[in-house]
Amino acid sequence: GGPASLSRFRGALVAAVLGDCVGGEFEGAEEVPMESVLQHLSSLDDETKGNGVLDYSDDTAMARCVVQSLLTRAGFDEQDMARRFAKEYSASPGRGYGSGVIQVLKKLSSPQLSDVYKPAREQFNGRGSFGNGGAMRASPFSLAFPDLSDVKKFARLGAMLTHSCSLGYNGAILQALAVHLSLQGALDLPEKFISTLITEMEEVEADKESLNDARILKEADKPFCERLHRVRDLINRSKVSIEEVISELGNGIAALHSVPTAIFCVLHCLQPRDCLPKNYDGLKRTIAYCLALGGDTDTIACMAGAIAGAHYGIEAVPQSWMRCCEGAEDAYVNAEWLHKLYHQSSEGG
Ligand code: F2R
Ligand code: MG
Ligand code: MG
Repeated sequence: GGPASLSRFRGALVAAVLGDCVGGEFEGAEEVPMESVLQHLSSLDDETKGNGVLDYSDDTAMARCVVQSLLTRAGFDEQDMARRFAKEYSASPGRGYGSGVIQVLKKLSSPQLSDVYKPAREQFNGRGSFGNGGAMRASPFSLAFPDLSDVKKFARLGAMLTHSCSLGYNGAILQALAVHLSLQGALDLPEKFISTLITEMEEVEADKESLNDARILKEADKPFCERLHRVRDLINRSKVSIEEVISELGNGIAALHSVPTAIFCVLHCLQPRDCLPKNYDGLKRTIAYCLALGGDTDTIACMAGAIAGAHYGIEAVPQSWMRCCEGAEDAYVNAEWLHKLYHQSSEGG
């Protein structure tokens, strides 16, 4: 499809769910042989398996709240979104949430709470969380707002409901920017795609809070920019091992160690790779590669899935995978509503 086509919206939302559901199998694993990944993925083609056998985790649970809030309020409403996060957690607490964020979600359920950003600010002795929980649910902002400055503004505010450290919410901005660009067809020119991300993040990371947080956490001055430069170096190498990707970019639960990694996976898998089956297209390659990294596989595959899905469109999503993943059908339907909202906004209606 062309830029911002319905196929790209469906691809982004559905492939994010798939990444979460299929990636859950290996979350936290230190080493994942590619053979195990391929075995897991080929089991999804088994017709005898029931529908929705792979449950989604917190990544999709929270993204669904973002989607429902954006659609119901026809825009960003922090009170509504916070209420939905709290309600979802209390209805289904066993989705594998981060151990810190649970405190925020419990506090958000208090009817006395007036400042919905306060619980997030109290995390980790007032430093706030730098986990990837804001980034893992950032993609719907790119599907609701056509304007780049809105995408950045609302992805940041949406993440700050749980993640007040700039290394958390800037990761959400980066993820939303990547989906926004991919939706426009920007992955047709990978070099330009990464340069644009670096230019945008240069500005995002130039503010006082970001520079201060980076200093306190002993990171580079603009840590996401620094990682994006590493992504660029890695994609320009003729050969790169999984071990090198993990040591250069990380595969962990921090946004800094997972959002640039997800972007790398998408870029690296634009072409066929020796370690992956020849009959795999780009979307399947991307998800398989994310799983083989081990570590935070559900979240890295979820974020890479959204970026890759926006590029390849829904036609690239295997039907059998969709059938196996809880929430994939809902994502397919919701993508159409988001597509309408996005185009209403871009027409100024
Ligand atoms: N939590 C998990 N996986 C763990 C295993 C779950 C298992 N399957 C189960 O069912 O029990 N996955 C999910 O969590 C990640 C997103 O986490 P989020 O929302 O960012 O949570 P949190 O608690 O805010 O941060 C995560 C951890 O990062 C460390 N951390 C963050 N900020 C910190 C700071 N300022 N100082 C020190 N540490 C900080 C803490 O260890 C937090 O617990 C996704 O992977 C999702 O899939
Ligand atoms: Mg998860
Ligand atoms: Mg995870």
